Formats: sequence, structure tokens, C-alpha cells
Amino acid sequence: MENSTKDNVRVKCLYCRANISFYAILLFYFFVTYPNVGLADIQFKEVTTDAGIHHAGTSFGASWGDFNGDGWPDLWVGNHNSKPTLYLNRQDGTFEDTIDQVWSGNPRADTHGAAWADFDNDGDQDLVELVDVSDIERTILDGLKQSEHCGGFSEVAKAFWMRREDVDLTRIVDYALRLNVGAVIRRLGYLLEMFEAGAPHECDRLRKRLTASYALLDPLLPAEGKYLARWRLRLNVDAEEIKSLVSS
Ligand SMILES: [Ca+2]
Ligand SMILES: [Ca+2]
Repeated sequence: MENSTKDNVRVKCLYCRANISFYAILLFYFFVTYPNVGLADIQFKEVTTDAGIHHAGTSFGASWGDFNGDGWPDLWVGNHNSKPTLYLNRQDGTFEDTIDQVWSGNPRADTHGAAWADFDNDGDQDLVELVDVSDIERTILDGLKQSEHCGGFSEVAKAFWMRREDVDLTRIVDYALRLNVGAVIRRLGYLLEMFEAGAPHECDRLRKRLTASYALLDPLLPAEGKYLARWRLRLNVDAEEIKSLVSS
């Protein structure tokens, strides 16, 4: 009985070896007869310039999405530390850079990855671009200085409100005084008081730097609205409008 079992095992092993040998010979014959089988019949052609892709430089991310909802994929390229590009698909194998028509953010942003998705669930695709931020205080001051890169004063106010518990008031006032840009000092003081976020001492430090001239609260909007002597600002954005915006 025991010998019979050993014989069975031996027979099965021989059968396995025979099978393996058979398939090895079959594969060898197959590849000798058809040497190109297994290599995909796909080739590539350099069409970057012809397609209208012109930017050369570092980028940490590129993402396909249908920006205009025409069913053709468009391409967002973050272009690290330089202005991004949004290549609109012309549906003929070429693309058009439309970034200046649709975007006015910080052209020196430390951009990384990006992704398209319908974040607000309204049926069209939206884009999220991840940006490295050194610290929140500098970022807010950058926004107050160059509001055109972040959508205007209201957007900066919104960002401040969302991160108000993370903002170090002494540090942001220190930064503002060191930066020494009159419009920034005025807008920061107004922002702190509007949200009742600033300690009186910090606002006093800012007010001591004020000069007689006036600045616009939002440099992107027309020069209109009442003058606020306390911060030497012309209020071309309504404070209540901003408050309702940030609380929505
Ligand atoms: Ca498209
Ligand atoms: Ca959407």
C-alpha cells in the first residue's frame, strides 16, 4: 500500500514535469514562429508644440478635467511657483491656454497636486489645487497686499474668518509693521476690528503707522463708498455684506 502511494506521487510528479516541459516547448515554438507577439503595436509621436502646449518649467501636478462641460478633456497644469495653465481642448487635437480668462490667483503660489471633481454637486466639474502655505499670517497679509491674486478683500476676510482661531494677532501685526505697506496696515486694522478679533493694543500699534492719505478697502472694486477716517480707508465693500458672506 505504501509503495503504491509512493508510485502515485512519483507518477504525478513525472506528469507535472511532462506538462511543464510540454508548455515550455509550446511557448518556445510560439515565440520563434511569432517573434513580435506580445509587443503592443503602439507608437508615439511628439506633438507637444503642434498641440499648443507651450509652457516649459517645473510642475508638480497636471490634471485632466472637463472645464467647459463639452465632453472633451481639458488640462490643468499647476506650474509650481509660476502661473498655472488651463489648456482648453479645441476638439481637434490642439489646446488653447485660457488661464487669463478664468483665473486671477497668486502666480507665485507653491502649487502641488490638483484634482477635478464636482465638489458642490451642481453637475459641473470643479478644481482643487493644493498650495503649500508657509504660515497663515503671511498668507493673509499677502492677500491684503495683492488682493487681485486671491479674489479681492472679501475672499481674504473669508479666509481670515475661517482660520481666525489659528491666527497669532501679535505676529500678524508684527509682520504688517515690518512690511510697512500703508494699505496693508489699514486693511488689517479694519479686518481685525470688523470681526472684533483684534486686541485693542494690536490695533493701536497699527493706527500709529497711519498717514493722512486714504486707500481703497478692496483695490479690485471701483473707488466709491464712504471714507472711514479711523483707518484712512475708503469703504468700497459693505461690512455687512462681508459678514454675511463669511457666515454663509
Ligand atoms: Ca472640455
Ligand atoms: Ca461643481
